[in-house]
Formats: sequence, C-alpha cells, structure tokens
Amino acid sequence: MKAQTLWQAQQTKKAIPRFTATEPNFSLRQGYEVQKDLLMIHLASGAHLSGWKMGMTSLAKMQQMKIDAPIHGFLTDKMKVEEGGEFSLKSSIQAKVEPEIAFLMGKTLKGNPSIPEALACVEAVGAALEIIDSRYLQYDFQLPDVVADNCSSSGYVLGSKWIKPSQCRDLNNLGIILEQNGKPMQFGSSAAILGDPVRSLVALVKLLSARGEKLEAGAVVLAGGATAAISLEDGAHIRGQFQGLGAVEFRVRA
Ligand code: OOG
Ligand code: MG
Repeated sequence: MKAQTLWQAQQTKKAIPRFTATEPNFSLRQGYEVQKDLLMIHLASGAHLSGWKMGMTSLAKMQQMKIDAPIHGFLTDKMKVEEGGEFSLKSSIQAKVEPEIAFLMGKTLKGNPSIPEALACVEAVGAALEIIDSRYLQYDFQLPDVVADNCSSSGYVLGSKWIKPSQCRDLNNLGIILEQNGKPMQFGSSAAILGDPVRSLVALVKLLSARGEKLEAGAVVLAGGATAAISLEDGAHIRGQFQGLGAVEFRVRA
C-alpha cells in the first residue's frame, strides 16, 4: 500500500519515484486517501496530531514546485522542533526550509467561514519555519503524489512571540526575511499567501469540512510558504524575521 511505501521511504531515507509516473490515473482524491492512511501510521507509531499545514498558497511556491492548487497536510507533535533548537539531517532525505505564518486555534472551526468568522476562532498568530522533505526523488511529483506524501511535511518551528489577531496590524502585509548564517536568502511578505494568510486558514477549513472533518481548538495551522524554500545544509543557522511577529530560528546538524 502506498502509505506504507512512503513511510518506508522516510524511515530508510530512500526516495522513491512518484506514483503518477507508473499510474497516470492516480487521482487527487486517492492522494488524500493515502495521506489519511499515512496519518494512521504516524499515530500508530506514537505521534499525536498537532495541527495542519497548507501548501502551494503563494506564487513563489507554485512556481518553484510547478504545482498550482492549494493543498493541505497534517502536523504531529513529533515534527515539532524547539525554537532556537537543532534539526538533525539524520532522519531526512533532502530537507528544505521556508518561512510561514502560524495560527493557534482557540475555537473549533468548520464549514465555510468568512474571514472575520475564521479570525474570531484564532487564539494567536505567530512566526514559523516549516521544514519540508519530499519522499520523492528530486522533489519530482504531481499534485496527487505530493498530497499522498503529506505535502512533504517533515518539521516545524514556532516562534515564541504570539499575538492576538486583534493586536496584529497588517497581518495581510508583514515583511518576511529568511536568513542562512546571517545572510538574507529570501524576501517575502505575508501578502504572498493568497493575499492574506487568513484566506489560507479559510481554505483549510473548507477542505477539511468537505471531508467531514473540522479544525479543532488547540490545533496549529501553517498558512503556507511565503517564499521559495531553501535547502538545509549541515551546520547552517536558519532564522526567519517577521515584521511584528519577531524572529524564529534553529540550527542544522548532520
Ligand atoms: C510541497 C509542500 C508545500 C508550502 O508551504 O507551500 C508547502 C513541497 O514544496 O514540496 O509546504
Ligand atoms: Mg510549507
């Protein structure tokens, strides 16, 4: 089964060819079914669901990955890397990092909320870095493949500054800088995320609701990379600076 194949690829650090190369009819719906099976494998291994991530919500990411539709995946507590901590390349195949906006949900949300309705359920907004690591050779995938592979999810780091949405001015246009070893590598804005990262939150709720699920209180939501991702190298010091939301950083180890 495909979920097991993806799990094995991660465990053994051996990337696999995309499924659509040999099964051109592998569909997006089937991709989400595989993702659900993969979630069950993660849970059975002792991980707990901690939230959700959106993907392909900015032009920068769509152009980098040649995929043009927003997608979503799950996050678990085991993927969490402490702010200021270390991420080991031991368990990854071809890890990259990208800056994201994070939401912490205060209330459960479902259905088709408006932007104000969605914001009213957000407890706090913060800065985040997402570590992605495709289980496919050279990140070569199509939409159903990447969805099956939990949208390349691997890790995430949350900043320590969390602010109430009512206190976050211009959430739809906050400057973002992604640095490696003190050098700016990527520049962006929260505006890159569907024009407003809250739209990404709304899109997630709709996608979950369409599958009979809801966005539970307590969940973390990553709104999607605001810039293209950069590759992680041994010894790198990665830092994201977010206007109004502070900085978030970690170090890469072999
Ligand atoms: C897919 C993951 C996309 C984002 O923020 O757009 C994603 C990939 O780039 O491999 O996490
Ligand atoms: Mg991402």
